[in-house]
Amino acid sequence: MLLSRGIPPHLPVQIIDGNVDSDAVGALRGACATGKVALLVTVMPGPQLRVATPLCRELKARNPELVVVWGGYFPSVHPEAAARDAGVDVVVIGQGEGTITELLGAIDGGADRLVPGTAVWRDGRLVRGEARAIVVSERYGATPFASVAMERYAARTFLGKRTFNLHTSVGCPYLCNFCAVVNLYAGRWLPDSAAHVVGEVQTLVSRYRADAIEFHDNNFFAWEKRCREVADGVRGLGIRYWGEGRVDTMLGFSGATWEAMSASGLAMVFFGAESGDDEALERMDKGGLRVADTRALNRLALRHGVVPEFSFVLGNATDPERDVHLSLELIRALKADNPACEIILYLYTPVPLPGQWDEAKRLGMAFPETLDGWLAPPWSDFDHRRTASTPWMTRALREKVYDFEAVLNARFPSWTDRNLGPLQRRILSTFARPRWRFGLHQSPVELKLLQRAWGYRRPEEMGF
Ligand code: B12
Ligand code: SF4
Repeated sequence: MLLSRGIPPHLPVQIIDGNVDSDAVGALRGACATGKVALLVTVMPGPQLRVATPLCRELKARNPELVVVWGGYFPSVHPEAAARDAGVDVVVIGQGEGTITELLGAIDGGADRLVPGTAVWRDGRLVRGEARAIVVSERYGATPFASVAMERYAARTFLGKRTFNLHTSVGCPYLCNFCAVVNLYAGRWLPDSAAHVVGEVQTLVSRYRADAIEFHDNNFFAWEKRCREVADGVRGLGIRYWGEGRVDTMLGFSGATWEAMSASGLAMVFFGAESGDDEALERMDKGGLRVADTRALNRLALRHGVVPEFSFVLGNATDPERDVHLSLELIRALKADNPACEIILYLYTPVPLPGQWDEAKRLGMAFPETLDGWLAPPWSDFDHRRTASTPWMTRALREKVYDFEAVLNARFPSWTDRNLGPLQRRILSTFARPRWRFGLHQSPVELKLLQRAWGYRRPEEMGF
């Protein structure tokens, strides 16, 4: 929807969204059947890649006039693999709005030039246009909510009955070397102004009866002043909200800002705790973050009635055993300090950035060069960060993580899960209590069976 702001007004646009359209594939087949059509596809690694690859190939084979443009995280991070595929004509790297205006103008006018921000596969190699500077999103105007059927996006979540998503900044000012955001934005961060953000929230509340907002910015809480102004602006609107932030940044916020955010409806913040090992954090280029900061933040958030949601990226290539061991210990300590904190466990999967990726390459890793390579095992699971098979992560270590997680999730069922009823929560928690108390995490078959039977969903499966 944001991208549609870049499309020249005289070109007819149809937005097809696999998240909400029950027959998105049928709609695409219809829209792309004949004539000169530009199909703009957003592709994340994982499930989107699996669907987009064969479909784009099929659509292009049926209609030779179709121009397929891929953008988003996957083609931005792995442009070669995407651009060389028969189903893809042009790859857009990074922010899309400005690029798409120019690219569609070129396609419409029949020009065959390489637009800045794009790349194509020519003569057996990737040819890139000039890099395009990123632009503050606000410059493209208000989010065109009316361009989609907003009712279909009002989601019932643990935050509220009508939760909408917003994106209010481009990039992130940090350079963590495991994060694809750095591939796209290289440490640049351009936030919309607080006034703009408040205006967007007001529109969602007054026009679409929003009672909750998820801010999907990479780093919503990067700048205290903006957080404070947004908090003051949305206070009294009756919303609850969630966003992603950094432990070290928010630890430095004043008590007054925390109070303002809490009073304005801030319910939960997603933090990259990443590891319980200071050495691993250093190797990840976490910008000086320390394990002690995560513990301090946990207590600070508790005092202000905000639930911290800590995400871990486990299995550092250099010393995965130590990383996992210390991280699981940290999680036990975090739960002891604040049982309400939420924990999300991912396995570390590298992106092509200097640092850990160099170590991964030394250990024999190389990314697939084609989309077929990405779709075949073990890569098909890679970016899920759950079952990823990396050379340094042994099966036993993976199992240790998932056994631990099963006990953790049973002892402290996530509040983001809406499948479990109160009784089921109580039963799970009671069953898991002795295991958690005495650290008996190994092979919790009974807990795994119960969770599967009751359809328990981990926090990240709920959209975080
Ligand atoms: C919302 C979200 C989700 C939602 C997706 C809902 C949906 N299906 O749309 C959910 C929770 C389901 C999800 C799941 C996953 N996600 Co996710 N997700 C995000 C998040 C928070 C926001 C994405 C977003 O909408 N941004 C807003 C838009 C405006 O920004 P954008 O996507 O970057 O788009 C801009 C440009 O990329 C470009 N662009 C994008 N598409 C296109 C298309 C064209 C044609 C053009 C020209 C340009 C263009 O223009 C846009 C505007 O400038 C991002 C982090 C982030 N804040 O970006 C992670 C992120 C994209 N997710 C990520 C991952 C890994 C996943 C998963 C694979 C794994 C996981 N376990 O989380 C799954 C699988 C997703 C799938 N279905 O395939 C990673 C990707 C990392 C990587 N290596 O590429 C990210 C970057 C998080 C991170 N920091 O690690 N995710
Ligand atoms: S702070 Fe978060 S979003 Fe920013 S680079 Fe680090 S991991 Fe990525």
